[in-house]
Formats: sequence, C-alpha cells, structure tokens
Amino acid sequence: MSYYRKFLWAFCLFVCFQLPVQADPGYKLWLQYAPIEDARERDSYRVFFSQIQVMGHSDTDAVIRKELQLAGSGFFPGDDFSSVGESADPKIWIGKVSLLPNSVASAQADKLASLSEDGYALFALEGRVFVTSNTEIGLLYGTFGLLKAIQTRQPLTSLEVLENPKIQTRMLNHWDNLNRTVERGYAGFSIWNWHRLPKHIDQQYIDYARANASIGINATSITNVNANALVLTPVYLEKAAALADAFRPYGIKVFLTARFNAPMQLDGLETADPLDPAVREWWKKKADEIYRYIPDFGGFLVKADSEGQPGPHNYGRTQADGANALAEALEPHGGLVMWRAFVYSENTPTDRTKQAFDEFKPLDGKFNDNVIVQVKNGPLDFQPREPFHPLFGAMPETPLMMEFQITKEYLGQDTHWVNLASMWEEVLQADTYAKGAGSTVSNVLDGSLHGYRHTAIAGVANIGTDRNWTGHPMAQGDWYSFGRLAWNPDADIREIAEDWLKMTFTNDPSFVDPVVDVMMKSHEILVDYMTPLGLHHIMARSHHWGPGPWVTGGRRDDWTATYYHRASEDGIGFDRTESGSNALEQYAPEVRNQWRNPDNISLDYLLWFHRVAWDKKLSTGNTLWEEMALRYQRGVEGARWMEQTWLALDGRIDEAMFEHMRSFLAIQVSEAEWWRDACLLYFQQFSQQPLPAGVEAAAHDLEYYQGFRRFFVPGI
Ligand code: GCW
Repeated sequence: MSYYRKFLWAFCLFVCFQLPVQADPGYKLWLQYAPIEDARERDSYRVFFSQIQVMGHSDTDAVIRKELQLAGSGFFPGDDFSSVGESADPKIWIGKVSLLPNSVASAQADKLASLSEDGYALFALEGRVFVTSNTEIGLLYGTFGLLKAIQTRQPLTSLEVLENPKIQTRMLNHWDNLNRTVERGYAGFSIWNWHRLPKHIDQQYIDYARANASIGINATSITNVNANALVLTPVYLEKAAALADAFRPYGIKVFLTARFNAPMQLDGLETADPLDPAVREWWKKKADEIYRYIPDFGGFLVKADSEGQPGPHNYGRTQADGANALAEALEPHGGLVMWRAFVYSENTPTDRTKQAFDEFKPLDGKFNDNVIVQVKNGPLDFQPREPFHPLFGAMPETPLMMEFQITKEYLGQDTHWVNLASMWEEVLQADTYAKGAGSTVSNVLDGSLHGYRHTAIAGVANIGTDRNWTGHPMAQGDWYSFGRLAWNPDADIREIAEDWLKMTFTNDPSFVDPVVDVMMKSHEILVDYMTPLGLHHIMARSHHWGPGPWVTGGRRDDWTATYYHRASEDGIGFDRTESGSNALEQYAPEVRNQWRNPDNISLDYLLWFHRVAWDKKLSTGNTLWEEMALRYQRGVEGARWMEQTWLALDGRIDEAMFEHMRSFLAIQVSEAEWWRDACLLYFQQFSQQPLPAGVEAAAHDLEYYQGFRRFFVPGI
C-alpha cells in the first residue's frame, strides 16, 4: 500500500471514529436520559444518584436496577453505574413500605396509609429521598417517577409525590394481525415477530415494556379485535406466553382477542351458540389450556356481531349471553372478558349511533362479574370530534371501560400533528348527569360514580416497526398521554405535554413553551380543517385517508358520508332530535335539554344533532354556510401557524428530528388545504353561495378532488 493510501485509510478511520454514531433518538421515546448539561444541576443530582439502595431482589427489582443503570449512564456520562442499587449509606432508598425505617414510616404515616395497590410515594426526608410502595410494581412506577423528576429537573430535596392509579386495568389494544400487518396501523408492521417467537425475545419487546411501565400501562391485548382464532392454538399460545414472560417483571399482563366462533373453526363444533353446553365446555377447556401457558393471563377482548365478526346474534342470543359464556370459563382463573359495545348492523334500520345503546342498556346488570363492557369514546367511530357515548352513565350495574384510539385512523393517520389528549380530555370531563351535575365520564371510568367492581381503559395502539415506533415523532406523545390519563383521567393535559416534551426533547423553555402551545391548539385546528361544526364520517371510503364527503352508495349505507351529512339545498346535518332519529333521548335530560335546541347547543356539535338551513344565522353572526367556510379556512391557517412555529425552532433539537417534523408539517398544511377545498367545493353545490371574504378559493374543481386516487394506503 502506498504511503498516500495508508494515509487515506488512517484518515478515514479517524474520521469514522470522530463522527457521532448515527443518532436515533426517536427509538428511546421519552426515556432519553439525556446528559444533564448544567454543571450545578448535574452535581446536585449526582450526589443522590451515586448512592442508591434498592432493597429487594425480585425480577422487578432487577428491572429497577437496570433502569437506574441506564438512566445514570445517560445523565452522567462516564460515571460507573455497574453496581447501582447496592449503596449501604443511601441517598436514594427504594423499597417496600414494610421495610421503611421506623422513624421514616411514622413521619410519613398519613401518606403511606393512603397508598393503594401499585401506588407509590416519593419524598425527601433528612437529606434522603425515599421511593416506596406496597408492591414491587409500585416500586417500579415510583422509580420511573423519580427518573421523571430528574428528567424534568425537579429538585429532589423537596419531592412530595403520592400517586395512586385511579383505574385498575390500563391497557393497549393492538390491532395486529398474525401476518404482521396492522389494521389502522401507520407506523410499519407489527412489532410482534411471531415467526421468531418464542425463542427470540427481541430487545424491542423489553423496551416496549419499559416504556409502558414508565407511564403505568399494565395490560396489553396483542392481537386484532378482528380476530384470527389461530392465536388460541398451542403454536401461538407458546409465543404469546414468551411475550407474557418478558412483560411480567414490568407488571404487564397479556390479553388475547377471542374469535367468537373459534370452537367451530378450531375444533369443528357444529355451533358457537353460547348457550350450548358443548360450546361452554370448549371455552372452559380452552381457558384451562391458556392458563397452563400463561398463569397470569389477563383475559379475552372480544369484538362480536360487528363488521362481519361472528357473535351471539348468529344464534339469537344477547351480548350478555355471549360474554358470559367466555366469562364463566375465565372466572376460576381470575380472568376478565372485555366485551366491545361497538355492535351495529346495516340490517338494523335505526341510526347507527343509537344501536350500541339500544342493545346494551337493557342488558345492564345481566353480565357476569368478570365482564367489562368496552365502549368507544363516542357513539360512532373515533371521529375527530364526537359527543361522549351515551352508554357512559347509563350502565350503573355493569362496569364500562373506555376505548380510545391512539392510532389516528380518522385524524390524519401518520403525518398530522394533533395532540389527542385534548380530544380525550373533552370526553373524560364531559358531564353525563347520571347522578346530577358533576357525573363526569372520568368518574364513570374510575368507578367512583357507580362503584364498579372492575375499572379499565384501553387505547388502540399506534405502535409499529418504524424506527421511532409511531411514525410521527409527536405521536409518541399520544401514547405517553394515554398512559398518564389512564393512570389519572383527571390529570392536567398541559402538564402531561410539558413533561413529555422535556423528557423527549429538551428542558429548554424556548422550545417547550411554543410547542406546548401548538399541542394545546392542534386538535381544534384539525377539527376545523376536517370536520367543523359537528360534521362526521366524511372521509374517503375504506382507507379513510383524506376527504370524501361525496362517498355514497355501495354495500352499506352506514359506511357512506351522505348517510351522515345529508346535505341538500335545504341544509345539512343529521337530525337526531325528536323530529329525527331521536338519538338525543339516550342522554340524561340535562344533556338532552342543552343539545336539543340548535340555538343553545355548542356549535361544535351542531350538525351532529341538527339539520340546519344554509342561511340560518348562528350565534357568531355568520350564516351556517359562512361559518363552515370560515372554520375550514381557520383550520388551514392554524396548520400554517403550526408549521411556522416549528420552523422558528430550528437548531433547538436534534436536526434529524427537526427535519422529520418539518416535512410532516408541510404535508399537514397541504392536506389541510385539500380537506378545505374538497369539502367546501362539494358542499357549495348545495349551499349555492359564494365563499365569504377571507376564504381562499380552491386551486382545482370538484371533479379533480373526486377523481383523486391513491393506492396502497396503509392500515387496511
Ligand atoms: O373504526 C373502525 C375501523 C375498523 C375497526 C373497527 C373496530 C378493528 O375502521 O378497522 O376494526 O372500527 O373498532 O372494530
């Protein structure tokens, strides 16, 4: 080799080692544990972090030690954390309440007495920090609480935290198929690599468990509700068991989706009739078998009699008959049935939004003790804005759980930035008036309103094989917020957003403040450019991406847009008052009275419940047509403002992340314009009025938007 070549080689090697390893901050989610840059802050935390004692030696304690090691090496690069947790003279003490030194226990008696299962306390006393709980999992949650305090730069010497989860089962629902496609998934394929399971436990499963435990999620249903019965066979149970084993130290239980006719599909029974003794026996044997693989199996999540899924209707039985057959099988093992209320049929002539209530309300009290009915946030289907589901507050004898959709099927899928917590908060804080004013949906869910024996909440996961898990970097925040709201449905969503931003990106207020502001306004902005004034279900057919107010005809009327908006020259909107479908009667009188009058109802829900003439004057002083056009325009301007706000943050965070967001925001702005233009051109055919001043005209004609085709949209 010539001298010159040798030199070139040496130079290349030198350069390679100098370059930072290709950063992939997205993978680490909110558990970045970035170095603490400010020297004074670093020193003050290091004093504590260098002397930690973890009292226990269970698998969960091992997980705690490992997390501390990871966090320590991140916060204080270069320090040695190989024996973290072994300090004999601790500055941070992590252990169960029963092991607390007497003097500490008596000084904190009140706090400790109010710790419920898996709750934790963090407090500083005489120069030490204590992390304590009654359970091992509570200690893990407490450890994550401590790390969050450091990540968000809380001074440890004044820590005073008492956290009890308000909802017992806080779960993710994966709509993941066994072939690894994900229904309504926009972040790649399923992270469950069934082919390599059970022998290979990917690090990603562990990181998934860490992330979930850090926000208190304690259950996961790993397969699609449009279920494949194969998951209940030994080949797959062995694989599911391997996942359950990996998740156990993190306090996460595995649930599976059960296909209602599995007895027929798997073992050739002639029927799946839930009242047939052979069918009941089949489910019992199946449950026994599952518990041999997964001793702490959580239970079944079931979609029945909906969108082609088999169910008790096939045998003239009720939803309670169906749920109870499975519940009876799980009961001896302590398992739960989560039975979805998303039941509707094109053959039922009533308004689709009424059908779940009509079917389930009369069954209140008829479900076995280990059944929870899982209800979507609104009566239709995860639209950008829906009123709360009328079943909340109407089933005092049957535990109801919430189903939110974290994946953004109807909210821009993977490229729009919208903080879903704002939408969820609106529903959680809605007043059902079930027991007078203040009977919020959150109080239904946490069991305080009706004294439910089980409480639960689920979010349809937005997780996939994308390097950053969720496709959109900001969609990680939806996963995070879901966990925090599942733990406490009354938590402050601004605080949640701030914590998440600080943990994920930076504590720099010149980044955090404007971004929180965008997050808090983003939902309203999206609603404005997609479905203002209570419009709903006006998206494209089947893949649901982009506008499709013209969608009509086909196999099912209740899957079209015209069924819902009913636009004509006289006006627009679905009359759900007494003169129409009377869906309003499903709400408590106080709610009904607020909403029945088109002049009193919030404009946000106007066209959900009312049919309104185009030239009706609204409270804003605009006609309906003007208001609609102005809101679409306002939405577009909002999206542009989000983009501008982001562009001004250049240089404040990781460059690749900044660029990722920049390009997504450009997509969001152009899609907001697409929604506005397509919808206004379509509705203008009926309103027959010009666009009001300030609303930009579309670049193309309606035909162009209607002819717009896209192939292979993900998620179906
Ligand atoms: O929103 C609809 C989706 C379906 C989904 C269904 C459900 C899993 O378009 O993809 O199926 O809801 O919630 O069951």
